[in-house]
Amino acid sequence: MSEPPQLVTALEAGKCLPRLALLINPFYPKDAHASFGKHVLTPTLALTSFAATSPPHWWIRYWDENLLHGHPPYTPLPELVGITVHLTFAKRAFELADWFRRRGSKVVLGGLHVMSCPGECAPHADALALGDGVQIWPRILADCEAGNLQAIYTATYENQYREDPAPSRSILPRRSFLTNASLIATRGCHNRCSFCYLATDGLRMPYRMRDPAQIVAEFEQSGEPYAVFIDNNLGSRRDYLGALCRALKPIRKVWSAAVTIDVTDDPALIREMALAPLIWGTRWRQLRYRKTLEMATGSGAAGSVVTAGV
Ligand code: B12
Ligand code: SF4
Repeated sequence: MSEPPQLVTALEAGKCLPRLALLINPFYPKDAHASFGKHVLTPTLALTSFAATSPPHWWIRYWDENLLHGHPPYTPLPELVGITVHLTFAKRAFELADWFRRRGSKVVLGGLHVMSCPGECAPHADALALGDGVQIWPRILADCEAGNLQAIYTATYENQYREDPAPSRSILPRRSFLTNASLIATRGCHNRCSFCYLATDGLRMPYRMRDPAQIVAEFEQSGEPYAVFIDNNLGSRRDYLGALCRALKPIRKVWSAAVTIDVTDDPALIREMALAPLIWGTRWRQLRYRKTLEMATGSGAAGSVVTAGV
């Protein structure tokens, strides 16, 4: 869990298979008792979000190195490799990119670290995706097919979020995560905490929402009994969170989400969340957080959540 799968340097990989794209979430080192568990709980949506925009004549394979299934697949060798890059696993992403490029695949890098540091990423890529992959990916596939891949693709986050397709969860390995239902209902947040990536200079991430009915449909289609919302802050707009809770209530599935503690200022909202039904951490966490939160807020915030029956 602390060492990435070894990339075989001497390996001959044969010819690239046209219209095969491999999407990789690179390895990062983990603590066996903490972050590995966290990882297999929550599949990132970085790759599945834009995979959904692939035309049907492309074969899309998904590979999450953190599941520790060994060497990334290379037979057949993909024509195109898309890799998501965060600061924490940028070095590994570059090793993977170099490995596939040496064997003839075209490599596209995207994600938060590519947006922040394109100059550092460029030497390892045939193309960089700066911004929303959902808009960029179909252009990349079309240009790749035409033999006309560009060095840089850009897109903003200004479009209507409800117009994005649902993430392509069918490409995830079915039994490797606690749940394949990572859901996302909103992007952005109304706060700008100085330590958060949303406060990065020059990053424009307007607050955008999907319709609650779309989220309910995605949850149902996943067939999963439990979902994790990976929104930065699902409570950024309280009226939206209330509407989402009401929409989710009839399907009686369990979900969890990150919200800021100020949602507890609104007892009616807490009640909606209690009925949803939403998990607020496990019991030992509740007790530990309750103490921490009460010290931080000087109020009975966590207590009011527990009393409401969440
Ligand atoms: C799921 C998640 C996790 C999971 C899995 C992460 C993983 N690497 O697989 C777990 C729980 C393990 C985790 C752990 C951590 N996480 Co985390 N995590 C997230 C979370 C909640 C969702 C990621 C996601 O699916 N986003 C939605 C997708 C659609 O957005 P996206 O990744 O930006 O992708 C879009 C574009 O960037 C682009 N794109 C991305 N990749 C590519 C690739 C190509 C080829 C193309 C074309 C486009 C493209 O297209 C996508 C669609 O628009 C985000 C917060 C968030 N809501 O984004 C935090 C977040 C990514 N995590 C963060 C942090 C800090 C961590 C930890 C360091 C926390 C800690 N202290 O332990 C660890 C480190 C893990 C690691 N080393 O990577 C920060 C990163 C900040 C930064 N500047 O890098 C975030 C942004 C949270 C925050 N608000 O600060 N995390
Ligand atoms: S509340 Fe969370 S998502 Fe919003 S700016 Fe602060 S850290 Fe970022």
